[in-house]
Amino acid sequence: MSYPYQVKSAEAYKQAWEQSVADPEAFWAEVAAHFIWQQKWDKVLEWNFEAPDVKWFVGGKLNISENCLDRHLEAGGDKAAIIWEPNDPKGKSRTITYKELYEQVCRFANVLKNNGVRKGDRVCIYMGMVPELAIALLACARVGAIHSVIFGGFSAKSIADRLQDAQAQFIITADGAYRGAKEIPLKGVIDDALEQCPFVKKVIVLLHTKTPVSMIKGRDVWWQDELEKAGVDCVAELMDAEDPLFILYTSGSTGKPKGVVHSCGGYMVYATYSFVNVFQYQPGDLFFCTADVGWITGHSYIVYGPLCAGATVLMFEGIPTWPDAGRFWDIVDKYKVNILYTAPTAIRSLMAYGTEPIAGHDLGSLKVLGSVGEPINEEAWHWFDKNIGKGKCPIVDTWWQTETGGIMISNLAGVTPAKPSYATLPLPGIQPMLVDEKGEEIEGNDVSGNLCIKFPWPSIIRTTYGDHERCRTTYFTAYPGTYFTGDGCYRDAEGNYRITGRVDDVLNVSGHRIGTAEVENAINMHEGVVESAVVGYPHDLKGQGIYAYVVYGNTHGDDELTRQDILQTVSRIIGPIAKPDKIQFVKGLPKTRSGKIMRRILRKIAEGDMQNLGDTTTLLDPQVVEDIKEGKV
Ligand code: 7RM
Repeated sequence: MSYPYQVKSAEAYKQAWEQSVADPEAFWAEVAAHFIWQQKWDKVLEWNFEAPDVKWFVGGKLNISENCLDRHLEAGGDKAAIIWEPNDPKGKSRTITYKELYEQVCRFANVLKNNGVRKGDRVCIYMGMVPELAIALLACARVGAIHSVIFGGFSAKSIADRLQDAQAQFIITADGAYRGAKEIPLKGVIDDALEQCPFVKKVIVLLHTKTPVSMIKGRDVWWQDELEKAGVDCVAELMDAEDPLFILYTSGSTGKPKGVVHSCGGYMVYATYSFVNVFQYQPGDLFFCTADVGWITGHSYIVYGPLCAGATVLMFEGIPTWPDAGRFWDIVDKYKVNILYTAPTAIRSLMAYGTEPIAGHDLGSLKVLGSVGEPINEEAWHWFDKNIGKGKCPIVDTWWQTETGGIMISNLAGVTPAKPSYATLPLPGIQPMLVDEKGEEIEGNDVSGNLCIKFPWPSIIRTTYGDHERCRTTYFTAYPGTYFTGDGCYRDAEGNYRITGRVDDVLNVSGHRIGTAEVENAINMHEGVVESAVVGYPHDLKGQGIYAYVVYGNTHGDDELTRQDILQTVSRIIGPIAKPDKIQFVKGLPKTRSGKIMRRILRKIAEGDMQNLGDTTTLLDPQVVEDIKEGKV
């Protein structure tokens, strides 16, 4: 594969960006021409941000699985597509060539068809990080089914909510998943979820951990058994460029996660374009993205972007700290990884072990490092640069969101300059703007504001599943005529962007997006809880920690036990990732006379900043603030 659309110099970047603004349609038509379309588009772009209604490559027909697989067979069929490192360092690694991946996807696509899956059906995928997860995504794409991957850290209740929202009748899962020393009983969790989802017709279960599972006759089938019965050829379904490719649920400021919908054509083009440009991928490079496919990063940069580009990706089943904190470095040396894309939370947690786990590792194969998911603090940036990159690997700080489908603001490795803690510049095709509270654009440099995007890019969110109005109100009404990201941002004197964090009630805990309202709802379900307020506070490892203020009526006299109980409830309702780090029992919450909780005050107290609480005189009962300050945990 060659990448004619890869920009290779700062000058070429500048030119590409300017061209993409002057004539976006010509710019993206040129990029899209390097993909396989069964039928060319009639029109590159139709859009308005009022409805919103955005269509890219209108009338074009394609199948993303053909772009990921079929087209590489002739020249690169024997090339590795996925190299898989198991959780157990002594376990057997697997290398899957493009030809093998193609065959396995086709066979599994036939399994889906044999089990009644048709174009447009929603298929929920709940699996660990095994190659079959990528196969499941691609097989869904091949038959035109809409996949909805749910991260393994979500509870049965969260799964049931998502299954109901998507009306998914099919599930692909495994008996269990390994994560470090833990074994997660995936099928057991699914069984609990399905008690509330009688509409689910089939559950396909991959045998992996050999955890005993209950298999219900007529509903549950084994992946491996079904493969035996499936044919090898599977013609890819002809998809419209605007047909949905997948749904991915993400948290917002309300209590209910939204199903972000991405389409086939635009998503394919942008995921691939951004992959090739940000990481400056060269044929033969080994790309290791440590994200889980349960998040957008795994969708775009483990599966679709790299495979469309004919790249070799490394997929790792386990976690960075097991069996010890040298695991990533073992992997980098074992396979000679060239590009490592990870999260600040992983970097910080490894930093805490010092440099001893790095000793004895060469890491000389590394060329490019990347960061995603949350702001990377300067200390972590420099640690990564010095100890992992040995001062010779460009670090790309990539800002983007589930809703944007691909990297929006980032330096391009070795092509445009990095600046610690800055995502730096928009990719070609991306037009960021800062706005003030009144919605006025803030022009010029050395300014801060809310980050919006003023023009569509190919992988912009198309809708929130089943509720288009919600998509409109969440992203397109705060600043009419633009897409609002929910992030605050500073633009420095040179025009570099630095993302400062969410300006809405969304927390970013270890790179996981969690809505405060979701956590409050879960806490409020606990017996005895009268009400609660959840805020974020700075946390050394997680970026943000979760601080919960809980008004609890009927105590059995053991606060510590009640805390544990509440954590259990949150785990059951959302999942272990949403468990508060701190719970403070309070008599009341600071409220305005109209009953609004003053979160600003609670945030300050959680941060330990007791001095600058601002004006508390408008509170219904200023005394509660004093009580809360006193009882801070
Ligand atoms: C890819 C992903 C999105 C939110 C986003 C930001 C934060 C992500 C960066 C970042 C600063 C970065 N999707 N965020 N990347 N903040 N610098 N490089 O993470 O939907 O799960 O989260 O994450 O607040 O709005 S996501």
